[in-house]
Amino acid sequence: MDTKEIIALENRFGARNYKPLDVVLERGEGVWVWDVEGNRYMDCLAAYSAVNQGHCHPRIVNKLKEQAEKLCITSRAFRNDQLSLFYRDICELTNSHMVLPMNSGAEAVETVIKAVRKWGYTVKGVADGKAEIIVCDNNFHGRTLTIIGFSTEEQYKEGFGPFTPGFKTVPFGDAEALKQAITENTVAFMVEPIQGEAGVIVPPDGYLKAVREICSQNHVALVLDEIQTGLGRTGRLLAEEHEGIEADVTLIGKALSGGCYPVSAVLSNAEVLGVFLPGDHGSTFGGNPLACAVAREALMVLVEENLVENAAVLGDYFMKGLERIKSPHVKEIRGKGLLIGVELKAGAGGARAFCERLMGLGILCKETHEHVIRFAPPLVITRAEIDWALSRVEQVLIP
Ligand code: IF1
Repeated sequence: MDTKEIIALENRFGARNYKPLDVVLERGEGVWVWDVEGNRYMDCLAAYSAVNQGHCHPRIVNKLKEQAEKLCITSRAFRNDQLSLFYRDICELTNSHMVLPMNSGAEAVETVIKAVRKWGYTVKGVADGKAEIIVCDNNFHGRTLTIIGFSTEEQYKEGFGPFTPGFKTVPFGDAEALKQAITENTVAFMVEPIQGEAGVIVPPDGYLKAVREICSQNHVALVLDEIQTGLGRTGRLLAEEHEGIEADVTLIGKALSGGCYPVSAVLSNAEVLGVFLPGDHGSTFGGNPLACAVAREALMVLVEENLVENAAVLGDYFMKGLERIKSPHVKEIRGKGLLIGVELKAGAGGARAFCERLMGLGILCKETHEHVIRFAPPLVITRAEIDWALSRVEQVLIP
């Protein structure tokens, strides 16, 4: 079937919860993907940072095959030979004391909400049922009912109420606002180090350091959602490293498996995750041997192929190249490492139109909200590939 026939089939049976570009992909390798007609594109979205290691990384795919022929899932009613090794590797790599493996990012977020609430009641001494979690305006932490309940994006909430109580929002980047919002019932502050979906919003220098201090002073757990910013995306293994801080709880997902399998994890000091007792929480697939084997290999690829450093160096190169284009349509170029947002001026006609023109030139990107084009290619990208992309971006940005 060709692109047209495949799209018609999708439209015939599929729920309309996405409006994808009309490109039908069938193969991926590194930063490149091919559609069913054999046209090649550079993937500048990297599956929302799930393929930091590049599409179908051979080491990760081979590990997936090898483990899948041995043992895929045991449930956590029994133990398996991969889980403890994943625990060791991820804790050593991230300097964490304890880990709880899940599958999707949203499940990791839901898990940390349960953990910090129970920590608040059993350790901090918050009155039962009174726990409050502070989040930021324009946050994105997933699509479950509890999570969208504290979203400030009306579309994510419309028609889905009622929502879970116990959350309040403060402006992103404003440490003083956080300080003012904390009460005796505040158990945690959860924030993305850089707000991805909000349009690659980078907070002022010193913000994460300031919120770390405020949380420590008020016995509030600092939860960093690094599901998108983590695992090398911003040029450090975890984005918190840019400010030399350590969260109490860190959430990772997406590239934790190199995009080959849904794997997420909650990483914490023992005090927070230590509140869980057998039977408190679980998941059929969480911590299965296939997920653990794939995640271990994906982490080794990140480290051994020096992808974090590559993201730092080439992210800087990419941003400087975008700035040199000097487009009349561009309002601001921002980001860190290979998480880059190009905000267009209101009169430029909207980011979607630019993404469609870029697709015609062989680059796949995604607009976020109305006016921002996100460039977040796999971290395996080379200087030559960035030059290839920049020449096409210039064709679209210069009228
Ligand atoms: C969609 C983008 C959105 C995330 C952060 C948790 C999750 C995500 C910081 C949940 C997921 C994905 C979801 C996808 C689009 C994409 C996304 F920012 F990455 F672009 F929506 F904001 N925390 N982000 O970014 O992880 O449950 O999806 O594994 O929902 O359309 P998940």
